[in-house]
Amino acid sequence: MAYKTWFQDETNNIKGAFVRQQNYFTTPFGSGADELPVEAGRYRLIWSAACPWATRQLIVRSLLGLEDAFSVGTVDPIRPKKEYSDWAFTLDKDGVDPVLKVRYLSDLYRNADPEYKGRFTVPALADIKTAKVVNNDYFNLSYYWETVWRDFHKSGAPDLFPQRLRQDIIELNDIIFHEVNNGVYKAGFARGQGAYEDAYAKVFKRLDWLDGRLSQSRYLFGDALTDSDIRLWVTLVRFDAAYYNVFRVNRNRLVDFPHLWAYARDLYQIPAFGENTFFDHIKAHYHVCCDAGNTFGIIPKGPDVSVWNTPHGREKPVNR
Ligand SMILES: N[C@@H](CCC(=O)N[C@@H](CS)C(=O)NCC(=O)O)C(=O)O
Repeated sequence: MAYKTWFQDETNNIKGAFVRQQNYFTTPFGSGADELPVEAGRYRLIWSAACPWATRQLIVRSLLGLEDAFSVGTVDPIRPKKEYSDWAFTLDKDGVDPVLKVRYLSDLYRNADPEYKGRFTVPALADIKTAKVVNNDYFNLSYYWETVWRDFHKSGAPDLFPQRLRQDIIELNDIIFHEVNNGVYKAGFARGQGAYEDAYAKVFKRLDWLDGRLSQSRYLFGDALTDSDIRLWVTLVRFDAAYYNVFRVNRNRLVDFPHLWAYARDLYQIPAFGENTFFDHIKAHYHVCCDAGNTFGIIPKGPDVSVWNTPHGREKPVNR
């Protein structure tokens, strides 16, 4: 089953606007001859705990119990010093991924296509036998885990992409992508005042709207978690620790939104979210690798992340 890639590069003509690259390895999963086989133990997902798109895959994997279906390899949040941008397995013994036996993410991309000209991005799913990237479709990957990988879900796994809500989820995900997930990047990587201010305004307008929506229900679609909650959350959890400063989205912090902040804590306190959150990786990556002005590579001490464990009070509707 092929999911259309809803994301389209934005070719708006705002001077200095940040444009995200198109994905390259987008073969869908399925049983067709041209599809990637849905086979447990065949793939390894390369992620950075700093990256929102990659972390989403880990949260979905934990919620659905897909830990035995595919393994994960973690790259260092601080990128290697090379002539091109890459990610390295320096957290592993001898700097080599123990399963794929490579030092750099670029090795997996080049094994798949020696002529590859795109950026070496996470998440990237590699076939373990060939050590080649087979899918880096960061926007659609979680839909596959939620649907065609269903036979491998743990019993009692939540339905994160229920049939009756699919169209609504897809529409909201599109908004969340453009105005929140990628919205903060558009502010942070703008190369002109106008582009920055436009992105900043869109981010906060949408966060205000989401704060209002979450005053009405525990999750974005009522009382059950969906794919959309995970998409929104990966940006919220990085907001005060990274985006507020590094990307200059500083009208206010996440902790200043009454409903969004309680909602964010509610999700953090679910093990699949909290256990896949590494604030040290988030802070190191954004402050050192995404802040060109941070000449000396200083990683801020704050903010105090113990507040994420404080009661959220969202169990009962009466508290909203
Ligand atoms: N694959 C997507 C999204 C994934 C993505 O941007 N991942 C980031 C980490 S959050 C990355 O790996 N960036 C590496 C680079 O841009 O060189 C893209 O190319 O825009």
